[in-house]
Amino acid sequence: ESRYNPASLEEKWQQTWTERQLYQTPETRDRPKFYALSMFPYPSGNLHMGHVRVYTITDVIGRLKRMQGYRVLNPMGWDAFGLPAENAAIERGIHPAKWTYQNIAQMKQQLERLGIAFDWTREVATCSPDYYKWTQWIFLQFFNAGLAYQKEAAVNWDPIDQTVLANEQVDNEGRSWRSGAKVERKLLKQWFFKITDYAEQLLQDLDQLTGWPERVKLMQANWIGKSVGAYLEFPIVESSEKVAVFTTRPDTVYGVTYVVLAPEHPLTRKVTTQDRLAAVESFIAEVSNQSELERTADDKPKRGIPTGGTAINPFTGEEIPIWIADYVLYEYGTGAVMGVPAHDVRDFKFAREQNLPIKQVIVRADAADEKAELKEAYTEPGIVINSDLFNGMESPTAKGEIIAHAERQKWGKARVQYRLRDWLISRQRYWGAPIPVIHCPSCGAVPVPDEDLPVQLPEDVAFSGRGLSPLSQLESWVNVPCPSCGEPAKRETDTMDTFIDSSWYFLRYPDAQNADKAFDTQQVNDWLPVDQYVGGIEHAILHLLYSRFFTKVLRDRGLFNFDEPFQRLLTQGMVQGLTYKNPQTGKYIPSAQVNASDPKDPETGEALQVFYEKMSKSKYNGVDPLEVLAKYGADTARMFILFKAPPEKDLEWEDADVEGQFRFLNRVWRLVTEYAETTPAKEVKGELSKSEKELRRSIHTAIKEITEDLDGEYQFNTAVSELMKLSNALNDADCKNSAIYTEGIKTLLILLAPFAPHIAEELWQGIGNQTSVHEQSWPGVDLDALVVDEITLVIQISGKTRGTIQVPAQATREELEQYARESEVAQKYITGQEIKKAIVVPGKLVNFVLGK
Ligand code: ANZ
Ligand code: ZN
Repeated sequence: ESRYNPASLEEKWQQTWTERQLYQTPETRDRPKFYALSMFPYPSGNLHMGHVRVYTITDVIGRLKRMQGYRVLNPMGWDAFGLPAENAAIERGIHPAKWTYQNIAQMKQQLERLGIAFDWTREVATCSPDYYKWTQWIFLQFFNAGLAYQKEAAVNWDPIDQTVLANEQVDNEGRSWRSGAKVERKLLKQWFFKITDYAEQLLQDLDQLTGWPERVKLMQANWIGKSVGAYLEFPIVESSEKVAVFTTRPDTVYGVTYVVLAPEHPLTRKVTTQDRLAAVESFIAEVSNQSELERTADDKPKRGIPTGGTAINPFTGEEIPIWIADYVLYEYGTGAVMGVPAHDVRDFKFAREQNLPIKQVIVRADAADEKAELKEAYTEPGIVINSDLFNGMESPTAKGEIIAHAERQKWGKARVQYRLRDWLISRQRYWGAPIPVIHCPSCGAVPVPDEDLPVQLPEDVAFSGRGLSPLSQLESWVNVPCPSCGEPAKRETDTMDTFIDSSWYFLRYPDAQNADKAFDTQQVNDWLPVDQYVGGIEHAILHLLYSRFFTKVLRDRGLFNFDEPFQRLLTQGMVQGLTYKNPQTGKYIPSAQVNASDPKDPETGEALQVFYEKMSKSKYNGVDPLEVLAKYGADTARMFILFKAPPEKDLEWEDADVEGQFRFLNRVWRLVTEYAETTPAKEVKGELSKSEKELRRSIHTAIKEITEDLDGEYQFNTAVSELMKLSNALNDADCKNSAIYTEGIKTLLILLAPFAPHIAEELWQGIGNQTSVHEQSWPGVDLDALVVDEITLVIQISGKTRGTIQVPAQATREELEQYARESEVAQKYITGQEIKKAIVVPGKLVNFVLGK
C-alpha cells in the first residue's frame, strides 16, 4: 500500500490533463452551455489566497457543470494594463511590458499548480496589441455613437503619480487609492464616456438580475442615485440671468429663504457685489481643495458667505439673498440649491449658523401648534401651510400641483436627476490603451481609421515619473498627418482607464483568437450571458456597472442580442489571517516573533491583540499559497477553502483545519487503496442484505445532499461534510466484498472529483478505470435507496432508557406499543408490575409508566 504523495501525483495529472486537452471548450453545440467566469487578476506577480479562493470556487462549479452534461467555458486572462507596471518602470528601470509579461508567466505557473481547469487556449492579456486593438475599436464605436466626448473638467490630480483619478479612485479622506496622496483639483481637457445616457436602463435592468446578491444591486442603485423632482428658475435682481435649481421638494418652494450657488458656479462671480468680491474669492480658493465628502457630510459644519446678490422667488415675489456654500456641489443637479431651512437638515444647520430666516411651510397632519418654533428640520410629508394657492394640500399632491403651476408660468419643469456622472476615461499615463484619435487644427478630433488600428504603444520611451506622460514627450509618435485632410496633426496622448479593458473581456473569450473582429456575434450570442460570475465585492459598483454599460451600448450598436452580461453573481468573502497587533503602538507583529500561548510584543513586552483580519503584507498575517501547496498539495488547499466557510462569507485561515482536510484525504486514500487490493463481487445476487441496504442509503443520501448543496446556492462547505460522512459510512461498512461497496467507492470518487480533482483522478484510475474521473457523468439519486425500512425504537420504563429494538419504519402507534410490550427488554423490567400508561413517540420511543 503506497502513501498519499500529493506533490508528485498532482503534477502528473496536471500534465496529463493538459496533454489530453481535457479542459478545452467544446466547439459543438450539442449540449446546453455553461459560461463560468472568475474576475481576471491584475498580474502583480504572485498569487495570494484571495485568488486561490476565487478560482477554486469557479473551478468547482465548472467541473460540476461539465459532469452534469454542459459544455463549459471557463477561461482565464490578465487585466494587464495599469499603474504598478509603470511605477516599476520608474523605480527600477524595467519596461512595463517586460515586467507585466514576466509576472503573467509566473502567475500562470502558480495557477496551473492549483489544478484549475482553465481553457488556456483562450487566454487574453489586455496589454497585448491583439487585445487593445479591439479596445480601441470599441472606443470608436462609442465615439461614433456620440458617447465619447471631450470636455474641460475639474479633475482629481494625484501629485505623486502625476495623473488624473476617477472619483471612484479617491477614498473617503480624499486620498488616491493607489499612492495614498492627498488629491488636488485641477482643470484639464478630458475624455468622457456618456454613461449617464444609460442611467435609467442601468437602474431598471437590475430587476432582471435575479441571480445577483441584493446587496450588490442596492449598491448599484444607490450609485446611480435617481431623484425625482423639479427644475426651477429664480430671476436675479441685478442682471437678466436666472439661477436654476434642482429640488426634490418643490412642495416647499414657499419656504425658500435664500439661494445657494456652488462656489465653482459660473454665476458666482457675476452676482457678487463689489464689496464682497475679495471675501468671495478667498472662500472659493479655500473650498477648492476639499473633497466632496468633506463638503457634504451631514455632521460637518456648513460654511458659506453671501455674495451680495439677490434673487426673486417667482412663487412669492420675495427678494432673497444669494449665497455660496461648500455643501452645494457644482457637479450635481444644476450646481445651485433653493435653501429651505425649515425642511432640509443641511439648510437648517446652515441657516442657524448664518442667521438666515427659517419659514415653515409643511406641518404634521395632526400638528397641535403650527406656530411653535422648529427645533430641527421637519423633513417628513404633511400638510402645506403659508403657501397661498396650495395651502391645505397634502405635500405629495402639492408637489405635482406646484410643478404644474411652474410649467404653466414657465418658471420650471419636472425633472429626474441622477447622481451618476459621466465616466472620465482618460489617463495621462503610458501603460494603457492609447485613445485612437488624432487632433487636427482644421478637422478637430478625427478617429483613427479602423485599418490603422491598433494605435501601438511605442516601446522606446522614457519613464521619469514626473511631468507630462511619456507619450506626450515622444515627438516622433505624436506628430502624424491628419487622416482626414492630410495636414500635420497630433495624436491624442491620453490612454484609457483600465476599467475599459475589463468592461468587455468577457466578450472576447468565446472567440479569443479572432483576428478580424473584437468578437463574433454568433459566438457571443451563443455563450453569453455569463452563467456564473465569481469575484470580489470590491467590484460591486464600478467594474460591474461599466460592464453592464458596455453591454447595453454594444447591444444598441447591433453587435449582439442580450441586455445583461452576468446572469448570476457570487461575491466571495475575504480570506483572513491571524493578526497580532500592539494596541499601544498600533504596530502589527509577525506571528513568527510571537508566542501564540502568551502573545507579547517582542520589543516592549506589551500584551498583543489577537484577531482575524484580511490577509495583507503590511499586517504580516498572510499565508503564502505556494507554501501550502508545497506542504499539503493543491487538493488539500482547495478542500480547506471550500470546507471552512460558505463562499460568500469571510474565511479564517486556520492551520489545524488545513491539517484536518489533509487527514481526510489520507483516509480516502487508505480506503480506496485497500479496496483496490480486494476482489469484490461483480454484482449483487438476490436481495440486498441489511448492511448493503444501509450502505446504499448512505451513498444515495450523499448524492442527493451534495447535488442539492451545489445546485444554485453553492454550499460547498456542507457538501464537503457530506463527502466525509460517505467516507465514514464506507469505512464502517460490513459488506466490503459486495458490489454495493464498489458502487460506494466509485461514487465517492466521482463526487470528490470537482473538489479534489487530482487525488480523485489518481484513485479512480488506480481502481482500474481507463477514462478520466472528470469525464464521468454526475450520478443521479435512486430514490428507492433512500427509503428507510427499519428504525431503532428506544424502550423506557418510567422514563429510564432500558434498551432498544429494531422495528419496521412504517409501524403504527398501536403496533409500536405492541412491539415494545413483547420485547425482551420490557419483559425483563416489567415483571409483575402494572403498566399505568404507555407513551408512544412515533419514530423514537415507547415509555411505559408503571404503577402499583
Ligand atoms: C429644496 C429642498 C427642500 C430640498 C427640502 C430638500 C429638502 P437628492 O435626493 O440627493 O437628489 N441639492 C440639489 N442640488 C444640489 C447640489 N448640487 N449640491 C448639494 N445639494 C443639492 O437631493 C436633492 C436635494 O438636494 C435637492 O432638493 C436640493 O435640496 C439638494 F425640504 O431643494 B432640495
Ligand atoms: Zn484635418
